[in-house]
Amino acid sequence: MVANTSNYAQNVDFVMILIVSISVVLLLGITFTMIYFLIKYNHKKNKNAAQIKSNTLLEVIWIVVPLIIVMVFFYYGYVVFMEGRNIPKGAMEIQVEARMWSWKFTYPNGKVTDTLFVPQGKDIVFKITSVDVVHSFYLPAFRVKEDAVSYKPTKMFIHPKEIGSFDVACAEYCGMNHSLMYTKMYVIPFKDYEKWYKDKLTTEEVLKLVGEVSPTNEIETGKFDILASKGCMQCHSLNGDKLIGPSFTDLSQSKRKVKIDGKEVEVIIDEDYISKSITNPSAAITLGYERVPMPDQMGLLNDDELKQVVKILMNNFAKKQ
Ligand SMILES: [Cu+2]
Repeated sequence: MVANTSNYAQNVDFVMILIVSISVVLLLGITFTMIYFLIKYNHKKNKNAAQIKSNTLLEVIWIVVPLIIVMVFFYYGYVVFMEGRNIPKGAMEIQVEARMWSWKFTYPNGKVTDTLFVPQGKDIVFKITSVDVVHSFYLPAFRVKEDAVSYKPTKMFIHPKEIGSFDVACAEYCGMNHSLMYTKMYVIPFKDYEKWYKDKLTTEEVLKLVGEVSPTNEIETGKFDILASKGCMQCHSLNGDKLIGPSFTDLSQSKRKVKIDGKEVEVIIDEDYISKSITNPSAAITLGYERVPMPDQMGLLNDDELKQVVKILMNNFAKKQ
């Protein structure tokens, strides 16, 4: 199906269909000719092979025709490729930062999100970097992707036509949770985008406008931004999925079996336990998990941020009674 998300996507699909169609015609033509010749010139009917020395007309045809076909492929491929490379002046610049295994988007006014919002009908250029290994910023519906490397920012351009929500994926294998490195890009009307950009519309209100009644993931409301920006969600899911560390779902007030100094103990997850688990992650290890260093040991959270994270985990992830 041809993508309607941008002119570029339509053109990529056109080139794709053109190349595949010509290839299919050639494949069928060659296959049927081969079968026909096998039957027509089989050994039983033709005991003596004819010796043909040369045929100038045939030779010219089999050189010129493939050359024309290849030049057609090249022409359309080049034109469409360049269309994606020529970034118009005045395009709005959004910084894209990849890390294992999440995305961070910074807008010109300093606003930061983990879900991408872009205005419909505007030129947008992404400036893409990575804080760790090589990732690749991929918008499948727009037929574009670009590597995210730490030492050299790369650029990618889109001009979205259609309002809606689209997948953002990582297209470069980047470690254990590569397959979970997804987020969403929402294309919203320019006037709503402006309001959202100036904090006059909340993320939830904007999502309703694009027909997303509730965000697919709580993080997209911005409520848990700190968990994403501090990297907690690289290892702890919000939906019960088992990642490197235990999920935050049903965390607070739950009874858990943990290992403390090699001994199995049952604990109730309270404020104090969460706080200690962040500052000293190795003190108690939930059964079924490995001892893995957490980012906080590298001094990622200050006292205020620690309190904020503990509060979020206590208030939003209580075990349902
Ligand atoms: Cu990645």
